[in-house]
Amino acid sequence: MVANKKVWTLEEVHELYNTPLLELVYRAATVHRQHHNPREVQISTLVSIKTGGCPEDCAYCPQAARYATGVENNDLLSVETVRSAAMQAQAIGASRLCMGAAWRNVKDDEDFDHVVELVKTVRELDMEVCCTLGMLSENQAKRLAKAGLYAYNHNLDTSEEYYDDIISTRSYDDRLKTLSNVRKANLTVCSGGIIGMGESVEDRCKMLLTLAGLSPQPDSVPINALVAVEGTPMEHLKPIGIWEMVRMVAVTRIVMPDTVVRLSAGRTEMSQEGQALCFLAGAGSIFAGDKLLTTPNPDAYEDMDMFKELGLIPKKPFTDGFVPQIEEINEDLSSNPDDLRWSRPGHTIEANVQYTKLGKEKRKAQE
Ligand code: SAM
Ligand code: DTB
Ligand code: SF4
Repeated sequence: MVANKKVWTLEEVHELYNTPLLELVYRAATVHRQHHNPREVQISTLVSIKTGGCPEDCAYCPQAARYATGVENNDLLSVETVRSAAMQAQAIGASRLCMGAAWRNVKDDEDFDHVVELVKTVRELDMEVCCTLGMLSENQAKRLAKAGLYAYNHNLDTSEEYYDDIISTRSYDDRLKTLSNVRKANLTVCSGGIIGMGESVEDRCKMLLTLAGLSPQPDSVPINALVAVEGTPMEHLKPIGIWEMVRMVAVTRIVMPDTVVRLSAGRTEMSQEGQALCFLAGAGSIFAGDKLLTTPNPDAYEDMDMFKELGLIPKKPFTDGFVPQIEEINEDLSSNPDDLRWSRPGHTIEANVQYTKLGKEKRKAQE
């Protein structure tokens, strides 16, 4: 776990973000070398264990049922399918498998029992296991921990202020509560965000300030560039430029020195030279494999060539000291009903309402 060192102010983070680019990269690279082995890059592979049909209205997400994005809905994957996905991931150097479900929150039901089995299955392959399943109670986090989970991913996505323009079906506080539940179960915390959703630089800095202010700071912070998917309210947004990604990675590196910064969604739009700058500026992890959850990712063999060219090596699993074990459960870990009461702000986000209507019309036309 990462102890907080310095309390950053918004002005300081802003100033960092606006530092002349090469100076910023130099400072970030210096911090990176002080806290990490710069040649090692941790590789995670994503597998969507339950795809599409999500009730939430996240404006960026191709898996929200209300938008017509063409994503095919799938029920939970079998143990066999996930085991073979994990073994394929190991073959491309991945030390971690991250299983994602298009859920608002976890329920204490047979689907969750199945996810617990999936976690054990992947842990038995000596991989770090991560889950991203939506909002989670403390006891659910404990069950996952006892199944051998390594990390739980739950992103803040953006600043608290801009969040209200993106999602109306879950609150920022619920997100923070989930992160706190994950910590209470002694799991590592993975939480980051997305840039390129129309947010201001101030929103980016505020999000980083919130993440850096968590105590302890997150163990990993994914920085995603928006993948603008047709049918979502964000379909027309232009891809962010590489310099913005480099700045974001560098500032994340500096304000959370021990955290692993993950260069996440959006790599298909980036050149290898651009990605190299991100590694120099402190990115210590990527998602590899031909697919993220539902959208494309660079070819795994091209990534291997890039690693070779840049002198990077895939990090081995469990080298940060935390080795979760599969443990028997001897206590009642059903959730306290209060812990399953998540809020639903329900304010109106015009673009989301408009694309929900469009989605309905498109689906009707296809019937
Ligand atoms: N349903 C769960 C949840 O929302 O926490 C887990 C899956 S959700 C797809 C995980 C994260 O993926 C989101 O929080 C968001 O940061 C990221 N994501 C989803 N769609 C994206 C997109 N189009 N571009 C970039 N990142 C995206
Ligand atoms: C994260 O921060 N990014 C990943 C992972 N955590 C779950 C997801 C990216 C999803 C991109 C859109 C898609 O493929 O559906
Ligand atoms: Fe659902 Fe997660 Fe997508 Fe939001 S980001 S719509 S909660 S799958």
